[in-house]
Amino acid sequence: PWLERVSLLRRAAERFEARKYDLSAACLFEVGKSRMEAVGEVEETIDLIRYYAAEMEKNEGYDRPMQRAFQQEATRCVLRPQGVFAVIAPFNFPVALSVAMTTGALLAGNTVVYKPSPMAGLTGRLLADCFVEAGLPAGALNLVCGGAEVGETLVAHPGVAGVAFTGSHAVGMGIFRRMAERPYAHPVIAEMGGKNPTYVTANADLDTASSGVMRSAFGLSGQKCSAGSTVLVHERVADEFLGALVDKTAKLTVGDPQRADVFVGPVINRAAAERFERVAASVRQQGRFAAGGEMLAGGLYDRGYYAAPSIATDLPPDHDLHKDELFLPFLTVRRFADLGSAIREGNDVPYGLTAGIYTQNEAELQLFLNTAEAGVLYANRASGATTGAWPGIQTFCGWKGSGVTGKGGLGPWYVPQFMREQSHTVMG
Ligand code: UN1
Repeated sequence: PWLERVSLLRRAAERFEARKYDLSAACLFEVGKSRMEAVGEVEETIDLIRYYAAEMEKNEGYDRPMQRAFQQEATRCVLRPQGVFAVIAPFNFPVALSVAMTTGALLAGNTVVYKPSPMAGLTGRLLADCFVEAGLPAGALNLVCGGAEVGETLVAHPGVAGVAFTGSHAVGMGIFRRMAERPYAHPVIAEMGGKNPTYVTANADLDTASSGVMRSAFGLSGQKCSAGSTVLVHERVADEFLGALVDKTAKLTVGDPQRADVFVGPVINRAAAERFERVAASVRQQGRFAAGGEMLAGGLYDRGYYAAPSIATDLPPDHDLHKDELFLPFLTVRRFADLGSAIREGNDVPYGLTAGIYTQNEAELQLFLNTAEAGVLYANRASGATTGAWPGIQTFCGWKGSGVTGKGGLGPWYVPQFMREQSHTVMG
């Protein structure tokens, strides 16, 4: 019964509260997330369980009476579970994204086979423990560990009724197609990355803009689907903005994320470091670096993959680096003369997750809000140009290649996606 599911999940939230620092430490060690972001992620997790539980209650378990055609007819609309959901989670928010998908599936009455990222198996194990300690019935949540092969096995398994996935566009679309090719289509709830533009107009507060851009570009070494990885700045303020941004970037400490003063930790693995090298070579050929541009070396830097927070300028406007999701501490900056055309350029990517603007001008703000093609829009935020959505506050919907359902996480339409509708008409 849904009321029991709600109280079970609320008990799980208490377990996450009790084990907040264990979980934060695990994800700091496995993923290299900074202390602040690691603790923040577990706090977000607790809030999101409570938010989804409250939504379930507010909607009375998604079971509602409908109109009657005849006096003797009782009619209801009920949302019901699908069956077994496979939950396939990424490394970058190993707690929050795993728990969001798992909680959505469980609250909706499904059971779950959960596969954490192979880079975050310990974190995955600890969070599964929290659900078990909350008293989840045996078999409701099952943990399997492994990489792509295990994920593919889950997606191919006839016992799996639906898949919740967060990760790359290529893998997400592969899952979507596979689930559609079965004898009938099965639900896929996928969130698949972004190439999130920020616009800095001639009417922007440049101190706020440079802080927000710096945080969204380099937080978690740019390894967020919400990362602000490309900036379009008005030519009149471009030099001043870039100067402020380079100053703030130079002050960032890159290092051991266990240390409280470290904002930027390592990138996740060798493949990411190699990708960084390829990107850097391409910038050196066709543009230039205003900051960074190299993998760091010496001391601690030789014991992991540490990339310098990097800002590339002077690349051709149609360069792939303005369009590809890179998942690196890497930002491209372009200049513009007209905001409308800049927004068209920023929109001209296969993604549509987040976007940001800095302007004190109402018409510019409205133009952005009316024409930016992304599910999450922010204006004038110093804490992050494109990052930092929070449960119950910012809904998180991927448009275009960033999602497949037209509904997002962290908001009121998330949990119902794990259910299917049934109409009950009973003659009295
Ligand atoms: C992701 O990076 O995969 O809004 C999603 C934010 C985070 C995004 C998490 N809550 O920055």
